[in-house]
Amino acid sequence: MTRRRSWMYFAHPSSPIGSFLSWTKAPSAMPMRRESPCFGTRPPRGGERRPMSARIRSASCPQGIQRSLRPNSTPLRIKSPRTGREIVLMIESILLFLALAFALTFPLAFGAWFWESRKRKTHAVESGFHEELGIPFEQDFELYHNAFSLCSKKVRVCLAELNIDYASHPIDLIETGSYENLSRHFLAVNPEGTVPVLVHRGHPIYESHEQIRYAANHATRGAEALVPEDPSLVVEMQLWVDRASLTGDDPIAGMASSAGNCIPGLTLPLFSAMIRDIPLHRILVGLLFHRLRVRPALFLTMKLAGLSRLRRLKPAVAIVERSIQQMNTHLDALEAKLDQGDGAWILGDFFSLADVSWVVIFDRMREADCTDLFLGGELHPQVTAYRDRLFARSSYAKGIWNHEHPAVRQGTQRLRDAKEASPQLRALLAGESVRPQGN
Ligand SMILES: N[C@@H](CCC(=O)N[C@@H](CS)C(=O)NCC(=O)O)C(=O)O
Repeated sequence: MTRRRSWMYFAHPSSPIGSFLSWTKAPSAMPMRRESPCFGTRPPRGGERRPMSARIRSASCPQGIQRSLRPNSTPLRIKSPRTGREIVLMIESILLFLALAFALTFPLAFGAWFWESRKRKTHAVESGFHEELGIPFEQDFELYHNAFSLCSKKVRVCLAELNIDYASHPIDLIETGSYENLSRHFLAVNPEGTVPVLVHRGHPIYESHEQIRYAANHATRGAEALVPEDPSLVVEMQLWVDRASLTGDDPIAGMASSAGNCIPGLTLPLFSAMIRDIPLHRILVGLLFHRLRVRPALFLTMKLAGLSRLRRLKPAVAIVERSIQQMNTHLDALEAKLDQGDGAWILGDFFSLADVSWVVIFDRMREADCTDLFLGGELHPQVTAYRDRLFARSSYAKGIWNHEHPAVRQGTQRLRDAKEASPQLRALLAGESVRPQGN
């Protein structure tokens, strides 16, 4: 009895739900029906009924409708363009309907995200060879990689140098179109969600500097192919491999230790030019599922700001400037090393994994249209000649040119055009200290 009373109170025409029920012709609290003259004008049960889906009620009984509303509710009167009849929309009811829809949508969306994120679990992985993990394979060597990714290029150049055949599995990153690296099928290969992943007879090797070492040690041409026999040279080689590596979850924090860590900062303007073509909802996938949400957040910021406003984003400007500065320090060291040496490569006459690691740094400078800041003319002449020798090797064509992605080519061109159009952007990308300006 008590329950019925409280339901009846809930359904009173003066309450939002009551007005909604009376508007949709759903059975309302009986005593109230009799009190409302409007209900008296309704056709009896079983008589003619207007479709509920219309969610409208014609103004055939405006007075009655007024009475069935709460005193302070606001009917919205619209004239139907087709029939010329007046339509009365009860705003309260619409708001209530929207509130109910929202209240249902939110938990549903959250539930769907929760369900999916359990299927797309991400976590950091330990670098190196993982014998305990098994991935379906068809060829001895398989490579999951991306055309644009710095580390993927390094492994492709290495495999080309070693003449290792491999099954190629291209994986999209957001820069080249979508977060395929966060798809269920790729996370089964690498739960960290990063490329490249080299797979040897079904066992993954994580981290590109480990992958090139592993490939060199397992090449049929033998370990001497890209790794010297002399242990002191191996130490020397490793030092230069590390100095070109992209490491850690926050490479920007480690720019002082490696030229590879300066690459994300130097690439910011190119990222900004490329992300323009990527639909927003694809970036949102990253915000929902990426292990390091700061990465998609950065892409989102660049997407919203656009290349033309990049120079006004103070943190981005600071990162670009610091990357240029730190890259110069690393190139100074490489210049000195090549100057002291008596061969074409970092270890003299021996072409090693160190050289494989540096070729991709120079290639990214080309893509990001910033080579002029570091090489050519008076700038690092030894390194410039070294870069030319690296680019002349067939492994460069095989591992990099043959995989060129149209989005990158377009991004580079767009970046060039933007620099031509904006002296401020040009100055920023030339490493000149440009303070964000008002216009
Ligand atoms: N230290 C790792 C870096 C892996 C890495 O961060 N890869 C980038 C491409 S170079 C990536 O997959 N990024 C995708 C993302 O973070 O969404 C390695 O050397 O393999």
